[in-house]
Amino acid sequence: MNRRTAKEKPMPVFAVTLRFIAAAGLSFGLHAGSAHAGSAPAGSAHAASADAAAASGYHLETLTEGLQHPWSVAQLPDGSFLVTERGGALLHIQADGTGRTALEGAPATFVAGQGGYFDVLLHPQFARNQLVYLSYAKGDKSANGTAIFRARLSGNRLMDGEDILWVADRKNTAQHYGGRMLFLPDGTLLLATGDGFDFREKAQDGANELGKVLRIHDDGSVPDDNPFRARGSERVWTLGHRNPQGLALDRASGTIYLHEHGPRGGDEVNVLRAASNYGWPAATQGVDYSGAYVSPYSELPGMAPPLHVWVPSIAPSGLAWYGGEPFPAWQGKLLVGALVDKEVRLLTLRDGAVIDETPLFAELGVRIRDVREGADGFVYLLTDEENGALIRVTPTR
Ligand SMILES: [Ca+2]
Repeated sequence: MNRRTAKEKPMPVFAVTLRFIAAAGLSFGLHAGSAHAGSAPAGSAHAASADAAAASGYHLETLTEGLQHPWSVAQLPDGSFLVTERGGALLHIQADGTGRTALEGAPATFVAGQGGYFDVLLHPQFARNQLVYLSYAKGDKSANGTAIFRARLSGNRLMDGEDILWVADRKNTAQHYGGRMLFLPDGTLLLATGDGFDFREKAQDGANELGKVLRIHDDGSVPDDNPFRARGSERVWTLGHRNPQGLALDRASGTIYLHEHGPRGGDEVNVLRAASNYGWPAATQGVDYSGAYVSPYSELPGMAPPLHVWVPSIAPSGLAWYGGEPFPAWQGKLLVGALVDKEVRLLTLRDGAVIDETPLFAELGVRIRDVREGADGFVYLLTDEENGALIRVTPTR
């Protein structure tokens, strides 16, 4: 891929599709004759998923149902779970799926469109400080934005709660909040924000926080080494994002992955690097919902091209880098939830490229909102429904 010159894209859909097919063909060639459990033959998603299930020997277990549009799950050290419901509840669920309790002390949220509660995350030293982080839509119809609430978990109460971040500028739409969070090895916290849907040009404007990845300390203060601090965009770490819905850390290499929704086509996986510009809306491989071009450019100089693109869109949601013991075949790979495609995609990476993409769990036939590796190494899924479920994936052998 030529990164130095702007590329016109007269036929963006076909170009990307052909590139995807080429990549898939390469991957099948590399894996031919190997016992690689994650690779799948060409064919229907169901057939591929069944093959993957047989090869990986997984078992899907519904721990609990009746969750109203659950958005994010975090596993506590004792094996129990915190789960957000988009409508504004933070639930504590016992390890066996029973004993659901709504935590007291959680903040009021703006529930409309895509707004409500988003991610829940434990502090890396949670066992010592009991700190919990919740991202959510704060404000009202005329002025709202993604915020981070931090509190100390004590029994079924959130104590000493406070907002440590509220995205600027406020917006008057109820779409494209982003909302995923990630702690980095240096102890700082990332928040991915959306472009607010009607404000896509702001993703390229470093003077506000829409369409960005923001970086803060665990108390909300600004790290001295944030890249745009001297220019007044104190919390901005990367820019040019549309609506990120996944953030994950490769615990072996330190690589940070983000995925984001494109418009029609152009969903992306990006490798995050401080100060990088990921292009939206100046460069994209998607087109507008109307079919009109967002931009004539799929790439532009100075803008980081995506690691991986989906055309048509799969609507990714939830992202995990898998490093657990229970599934050796998935180690070092990315698990991507898919809302539209109602499955999880297992991405195999080699030398900075995605060389294989295998559908998993398509037999569930449900929109996947979140996918996580638990503290126990098992994989956990949340389904995006009015009667949503928390599902545990364990090995059968
Ligand atoms: Ca991009």
